[in-house]
Amino acid sequence: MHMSYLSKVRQANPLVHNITNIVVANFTANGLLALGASPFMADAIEEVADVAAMSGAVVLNIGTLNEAAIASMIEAGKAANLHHVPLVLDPVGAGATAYRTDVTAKLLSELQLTALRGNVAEVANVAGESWASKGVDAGAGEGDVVALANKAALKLNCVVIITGREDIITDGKRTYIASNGHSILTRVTGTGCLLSAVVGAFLAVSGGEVLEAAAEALSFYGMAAELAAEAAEAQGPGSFQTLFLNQLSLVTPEQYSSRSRLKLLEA
Ligand code: ATP
Ligand code: TZP
Ligand code: MG
Ligand code: MG
Repeated sequence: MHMSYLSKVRQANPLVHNITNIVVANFTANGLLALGASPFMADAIEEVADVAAMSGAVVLNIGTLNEAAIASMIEAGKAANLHHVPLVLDPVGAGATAYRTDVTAKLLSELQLTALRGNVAEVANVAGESWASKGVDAGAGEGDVVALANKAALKLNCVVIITGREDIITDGKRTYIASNGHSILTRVTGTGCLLSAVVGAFLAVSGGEVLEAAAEALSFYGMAAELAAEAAEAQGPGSFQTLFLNQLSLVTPEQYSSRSRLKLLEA
């Protein structure tokens, strides 16, 4: 992969519209700013269609749900579809409760996603398979995760990203495995949610190359975590969180090229 979507994000400074949860809103906005994108957190039904239409990407996240937020997500998503703005969904906790499962199904029935990003339990649930979850985290489970991602991508007609120790990025035909990353990411809340927003920023500048831009986003994000973990040394998750935000702004396209561990699976 030779084109740097990272440089494009920093040049274009795309507006990323987020309707997200109360846990991660501040971290997500700071992460997008550090990356070089422009966050816009807006969830009032009166304005979401306008915000979506003026944005480079729309990111929906069901982490802390309520009926008003769902109505706003549908309104924003429809505006994104109408104006050909990339649309990302993070189905936080889908499968953990019937309500989250039903809401995810409703969003998917009304909206055409550009990309879905979740942990294995969330994506399994969306694909109609079962996988244990523990609240918003994936539980232990067994199965072919690549086949699961492919199935979900074909079902939803969008790019599907399943994250974990290794990340899978697929459009159902071509599949990348991104193996940069660090386990300390699991000790800081919102690292998955911020990742979904970062995917949105990369899709805003993808020029239609959704799979490639998403794969680069995953590899970049994991690499920023590796570099932050090195800098944090024996310090804990609190210091890591700060150093990780720093790295989102510091990783250069040259560093990306030399450290990226992104593999295209043989068909
Ligand atoms: P969960 O709630 O199950 O933790 P999530 O929505 O937080 O899910 P993750 O799967 O944790 O999302 O992914 C967030 C980031 O953390 C991704 O960049 C992913 O590659 C990374 N990650 C998750 N687990 C590991 C791990 N064990 N080792 C390295 N990186 C990991
Ligand atoms: N509870 C509801 S949403 C949320 C929590 C803890 C944040 C989940 O963030 P992530 O990125 O999935 O870890
Ligand atoms: Mg996590
Ligand atoms: Mg999550």
